[in-house]
Amino acid sequence: MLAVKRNITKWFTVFSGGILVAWSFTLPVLANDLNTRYNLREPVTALAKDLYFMHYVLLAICLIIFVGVFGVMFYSMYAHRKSKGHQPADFSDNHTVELLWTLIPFLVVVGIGIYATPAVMAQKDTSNADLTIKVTGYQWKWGYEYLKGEGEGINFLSTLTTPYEQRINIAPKTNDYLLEVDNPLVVPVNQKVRVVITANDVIHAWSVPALGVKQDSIPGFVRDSWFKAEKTGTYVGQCSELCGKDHAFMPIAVEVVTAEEYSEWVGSKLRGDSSAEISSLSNNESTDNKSTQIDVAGIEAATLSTSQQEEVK
Ligand SMILES: [Cu+2]
Repeated sequence: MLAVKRNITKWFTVFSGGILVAWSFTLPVLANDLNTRYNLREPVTALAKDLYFMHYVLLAICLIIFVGVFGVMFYSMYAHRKSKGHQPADFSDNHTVELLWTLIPFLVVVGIGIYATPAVMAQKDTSNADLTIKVTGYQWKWGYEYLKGEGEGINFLSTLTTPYEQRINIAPKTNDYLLEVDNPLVVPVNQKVRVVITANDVIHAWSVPALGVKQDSIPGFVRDSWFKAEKTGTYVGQCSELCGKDHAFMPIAVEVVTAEEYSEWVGSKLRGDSSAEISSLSNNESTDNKSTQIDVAGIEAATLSTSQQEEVK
């Protein structure tokens, strides 16, 4: 019996040693991979940076609780095991620990609430925006209308451009797989952009993690949020409220450009080279919902390839 035990111990040591060695070799690769593939997107607004940091603070609190609770649990199981001859205690209640395990979680939750409140308040402060853009969720695309500020009057639809062949695995997938659109939302850097968010059919959610924005878009309601990007670039997100068959195929792309590039874009857009106007949609969306639905279906059919139309039917 003792020999078997010693053998198991030996193999366990070899096995865990092997894992440690393998781990130390793969760790640098894994760390990079974890950061680029599995971490949150790099934040580019002050608010998103706050949220990013807060995420790690909360994760640390969770970790401390996890280690504390499981540490006590596993220690108790090990130190008071049956083979040592421990007898179960027979007390029925203990007011001190009951008070503690009520009070401590309560204080932790209230503390987290107090810590997070300023960021939540800041997310709702949409005053003094330089630019106001209306975002409308459709099954399954986004509509953008520039309501106020430079570019006022511009409106367009933004639809997924990933070829259907990639979705059904008969073409190789690109890096932008399911995150590429025909018309990204274009905004100037370092300007406060207010987004008023609504939907035309079912509930969607407009979410761009790098900008620190996530807001449900609800038919019949207008919700707003804001961002002020500090870095130019393209930032992507996805509809984040299950909205039907193509929920996974209505990504969001925001292109943050310099003020000059933005003015140029506004100029070309206002001269009228946009391909997918939504003015016909927005005009009758409040009065005649049925015809709007038909319009959306019409646009969708026009933009789909033949194989996709098959699928729609
Ligand atoms: Cu959606």
